[in-house]
Amino acid sequence: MASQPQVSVVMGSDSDWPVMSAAVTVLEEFGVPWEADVVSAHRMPRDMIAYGSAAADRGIAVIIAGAGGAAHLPGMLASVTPLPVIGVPVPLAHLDGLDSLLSIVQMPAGIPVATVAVGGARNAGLLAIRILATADASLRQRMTSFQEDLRATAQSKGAALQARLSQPQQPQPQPPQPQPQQPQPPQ
Ligand code: RP5
Repeated sequence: MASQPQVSVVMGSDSDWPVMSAAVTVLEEFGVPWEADVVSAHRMPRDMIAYGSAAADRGIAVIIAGAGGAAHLPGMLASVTPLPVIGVPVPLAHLDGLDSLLSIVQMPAGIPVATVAVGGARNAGLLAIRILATADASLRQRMTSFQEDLRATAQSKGAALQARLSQPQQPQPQPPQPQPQQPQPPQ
């Protein structure tokens, strides 16, 4: 992107991108400059440490880190940066992402990672925007408008449900009932 990225979106592999792209999508919606890259904790540990160590000095304000399985990337980045780190557990083919979730959320005291739901990259992006909005009145106003839109959407869903429930119920076709057995005369 042309302007200085404020949010770094990193992941353990490009196979995480289908999940992690939702964070970038919402950053784009709010006009927040971002960068994205693969920074694997296990396959390129020295590069990962260098990336995390330099992020704050490069002007990054928030790091969103997603990984799957033995997902050590968010926690390791948090250990080498003073920036807020948001962890996204990426679900893989086994264990439904529970392995990723527990690997990211169970951090030791002193090194926080703000962990979102399994696959919750969009919420990670929204949380990053809220963090930036604490020092940006214009961004805060856009977040407030976004929340008002959510409320309006939820209200219209309630109205649609009420409209469906107020329709007269159509009688449902009944399955054929078994006929009572006639008593047989004794043979
Ligand atoms: C993790 O291993 C990555 O974050 C990814 O979720 C998973 C699989 O990576 P690939 O084998 O697809 O490169 O480190």
